[in-house]
Amino acid sequence: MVHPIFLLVILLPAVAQCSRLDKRQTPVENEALGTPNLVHNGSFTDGTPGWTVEPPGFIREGMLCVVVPAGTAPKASYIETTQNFTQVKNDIYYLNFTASASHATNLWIQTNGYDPSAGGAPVDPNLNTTQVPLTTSLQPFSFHFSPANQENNSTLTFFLGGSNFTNEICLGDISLHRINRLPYHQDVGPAIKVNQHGYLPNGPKIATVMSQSDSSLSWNLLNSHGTLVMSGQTHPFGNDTGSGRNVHTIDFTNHTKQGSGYTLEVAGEVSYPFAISSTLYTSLRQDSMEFFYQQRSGIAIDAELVGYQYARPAGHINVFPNQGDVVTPCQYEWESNVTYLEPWTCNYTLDVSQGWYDAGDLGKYVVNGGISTAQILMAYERSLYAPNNSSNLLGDGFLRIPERSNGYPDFLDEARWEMEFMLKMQVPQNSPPQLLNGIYIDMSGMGASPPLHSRNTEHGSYRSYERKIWAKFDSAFAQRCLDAARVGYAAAKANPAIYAPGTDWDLGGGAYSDDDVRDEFYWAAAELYITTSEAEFENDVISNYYHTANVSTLFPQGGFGWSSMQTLAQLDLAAVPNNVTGRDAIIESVMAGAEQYMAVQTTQPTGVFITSYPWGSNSNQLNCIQVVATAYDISRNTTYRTSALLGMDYIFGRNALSQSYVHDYGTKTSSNMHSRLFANELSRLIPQNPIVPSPPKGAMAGGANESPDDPPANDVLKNCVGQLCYVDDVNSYSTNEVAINWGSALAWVASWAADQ
Ligand SMILES: *[C@@H]1O[C@H](CO)[C@@H](O)[C@H](O)[C@H]1NC(C)=O
Ligand SMILES: *[C@@H]1O[C@H](CO)[C@@H](O)[C@H](O)[C@H]1NC(C)=O
Ligand SMILES: *[C@@H]1O[C@H](CO)[C@@H](O)[C@H](O)[C@H]1NC(C)=O
Ligand SMILES: *[C@@H]1O[C@H](CO)[C@@H](O)[C@H](O)[C@H]1NC(C)=O
Ligand SMILES: *[C@@H]1O[C@H](CO)[C@@H](O)[C@H](O)[C@H]1NC(C)=O
Ligand SMILES: *[C@@H]1O[C@H](CO)[C@@H](O)[C@H](O)[C@H]1NC(C)=O
Ligand SMILES: *[C@@H]1O[C@H](CO)[C@@H](O)[C@H](O)[C@H]1NC(C)=O
Ligand SMILES: *[C@@H]1O[C@H](CO)[C@@H](O)[C@H](O)[C@H]1NC(C)=O
Ligand SMILES: *[C@@H]1O[C@H](CO)[C@@H](O)[C@H](O)[C@H]1NC(C)=O
Ligand SMILES: *[C@@H]1O[C@H](CO)[C@@H](O)[C@H](O)[C@H]1NC(C)=O
Ligand SMILES: *[C@@H]1O[C@H](CO)[C@@H](O)[C@H](O)[C@H]1NC(C)=O
Ligand SMILES: CC(=O)N[C@H]1CO[C@H](CO)[C@@H](O)[C@@H]1O
Ligand SMILES: [Ca+2]
Repeated sequence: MVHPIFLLVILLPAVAQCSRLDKRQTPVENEALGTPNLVHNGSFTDGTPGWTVEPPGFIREGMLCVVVPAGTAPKASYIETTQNFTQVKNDIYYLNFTASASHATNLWIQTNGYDPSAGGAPVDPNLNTTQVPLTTSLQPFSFHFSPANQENNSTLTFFLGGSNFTNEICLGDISLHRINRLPYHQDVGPAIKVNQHGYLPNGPKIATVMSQSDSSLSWNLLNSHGTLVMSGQTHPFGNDTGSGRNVHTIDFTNHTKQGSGYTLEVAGEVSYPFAISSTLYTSLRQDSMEFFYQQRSGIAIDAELVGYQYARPAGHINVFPNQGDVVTPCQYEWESNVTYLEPWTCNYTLDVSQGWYDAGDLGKYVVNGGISTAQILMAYERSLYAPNNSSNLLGDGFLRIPERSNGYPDFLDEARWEMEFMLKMQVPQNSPPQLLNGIYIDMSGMGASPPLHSRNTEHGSYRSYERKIWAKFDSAFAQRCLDAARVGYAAAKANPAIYAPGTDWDLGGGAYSDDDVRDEFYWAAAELYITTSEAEFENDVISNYYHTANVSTLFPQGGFGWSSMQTLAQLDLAAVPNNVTGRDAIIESVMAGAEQYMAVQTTQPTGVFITSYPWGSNSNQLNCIQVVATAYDISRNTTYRTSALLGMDYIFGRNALSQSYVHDYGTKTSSNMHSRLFANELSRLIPQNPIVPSPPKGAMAGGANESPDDPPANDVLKNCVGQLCYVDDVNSYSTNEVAINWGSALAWVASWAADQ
């Protein structure tokens, strides 16, 4: 058990030309008020049009008053709107009114009333103001809330009953506003787009300029003292299909002197500052990994490691108010009928504590956990085999995590937190046959146990696993992983056609559906072969559909993801020492995959390898970088290194929005990511929310999404183009969420870049 193999599994002379740089519009602060009042006639100046009042009330001094008889049931007396308003799920609303009661009592407010079939539970639980304490003196009240449901015909109801006294309750000045994001001007930053974090002295240095001019413009490079250190002419590029804007590029690669606070200047417009530094990505390697500690479930997050603002008690360990993951049943058959459109359940409970929260919500998934863990393990394993790596850096004590002095490399410790969870998700050996599609099937050993309540996971199909880099450090754990991988692999081969569902309906969380598991088998066989050198796994690699697939199938346009694991399989077979038959062809395939991405990059003036911007597009870009960077590791041909480094610039601000998507890495950096853990912006917008911190340094936003769909995006990103489809708003989950599989792409790439 000795092989330490691892793991799973831009000064214009002519003033006239100045006007030709794209102008930056000053962003307008969002105003809390200004959307139309959604409640009509809430001042009762002309009676009660637009309201239903039970029992009927009367107007006194601009207030609507209702005499509620003693003993009236809580919901039997109410004041309710008759005109509807559109309630936008997850958006932010402000409700104001004034009220008094002849006897102190509590008022209860709802949107859309209550649901008698659910025991009188509120239809929308998020306006839960059971505690509006009315007194005999008239008081103003102000509430902020976010509806849990989308509803185009919402009502607003004040329930008045529930007092033991005959009570005269008066309400007035009722107003309801949805947060106003208009007028809004997107802040695209200076016309000169740079990598705001910086450039490597011995790397490429290219900037992008947005200008309507078709002829070259003069540029100056200034150091931090404002001294001119280099100048040149821009290269007109033409239309950037990524933004629909006319652009130029600036190449200042030849300036290699290290320093901070450099700026580029064109026509009097100045870029954000940037550094030229050989240690540029050193801290990112650490920060991008420590993000995972912050995503951990089932462990207290230690203030001494992360700072008091990030400390929190252990999540999901059956301690109130958390939901527990320690004794977790499978979902009920009726739930399965709704989620999977087929009956399925099981008779056992599992301890599925630990693991990382998947994204901004608090779900945990095996599918996404698999690719995330794999990229972290690959970053570590790279330090064992890649030339010019800093393996000595990736050891124990490298990260600020609880296991920083346990003798094991910290990258492995962090990955293990998720692997322990994934191992627990495996269907127990010798489990009774499980009901699926009306028949009983022995699913013992299958790679991922089906869904935890509102934490859906891969439904059965095998997701490949961990090899045993642990062998050197913890041979028992390595053996446990390998045993689990063998069992899971065998079980998956026995039941190859049990797939994850296409939807998880409204049980919470996202679905990870995938009904092509050939890539998972290819990846699993590859990892097991690299680990064991056993013929069965080599045969399975060689006979797999993907093994001889063409380059664009192995390396999908726009980058790989959790549903295209064939790419990771080939990266490992090419980069990690092994004797698989035909390995040279695999290496050629990886080089061709890299060339394919580089061909796209040459058509793009911002260094991107992608031409479309799906949900989480930053991870697509980073995953392409991983392929190109691996091609460099394998070949040591600097063409690939240059390309991979150019790819980094997009993430750190060389894009249409001058947006650095990595928190605290640059000047205009993403700061209001969608995450329950880091929703500091929400704490500010909704004062009664608990105070939570901003995202930690190194957390990355999903990025531009050309089909954005969330409340802020729907307000401010209408008809946006490509790279411009992003808003740094806490509620923009479709452009601004954090996720472990995006973080792992950043971590791998940061670790590679730190070695350059
Ligand atoms: C409620 O909203 C719908 C959709 O906008 C509209 O068609 C309908 O007339 C409205 N009903 C009332 C009672 O205002
Ligand atoms: C609602 O009340 C808050 C707090 O008193 C106040 O700041 C805000 O301007 C009020 N909004 C309206 C529409 O009256
Ligand atoms: C509403 O708030 C009360 C008191 O805080 C709480 O007991 C109740 O569970 C809440 N209801 C919902 C539906 O959130
Ligand atoms: C909207 O709600 C009102 C009041 O409940 C109801 O009368 C009306 O039918 C609803 N309209 C639609 C389009 O659902
Ligand atoms: C109303 O009276 C009943 C019976 O005396 C008592 O149990 C209950 O607590 C009272 N409710 C309120 C809200 O005071
Ligand atoms: C630039 O490219 C975009 C996207 O392909 C296209 O929609 C737009 O019309 C082009 N603009 C110009 C000026 O050619
Ligand atoms: C960089 O310097 C080299 C050597 O002086 C020169 O050949 C090359 O054209 C320069 N490149 C740029 C982009 O200015
Ligand atoms: C689930 O659906 C099946 C039919 O597909 C049905 O026989 C079964 O009774 C349903 N189970 C429950 C609990 O509703
Ligand atoms: C669970 O156990 C009960 C009692 O042993 C059995 O009747 C039932 O069929 C089992 N259900 C499943 C899904 O295995
Ligand atoms: C590959 O084969 C060579 C020659 O037999 C052997 O020395 C080497 O250890 C093998 N490598 C691996 C990773 O098994
Ligand atoms: C490096 O790779 C590029 C792109 O494939 C190729 O054109 C060039 O010839 C290679 N250089 C060497 C030294 O192999
Ligand atoms: C009588 C009265 O004030 N009616 C108003 C109620 O609210 C609607 C919508 O704001 C107005 O159009 C009515 O004039
Ligand atoms: Ca350690």
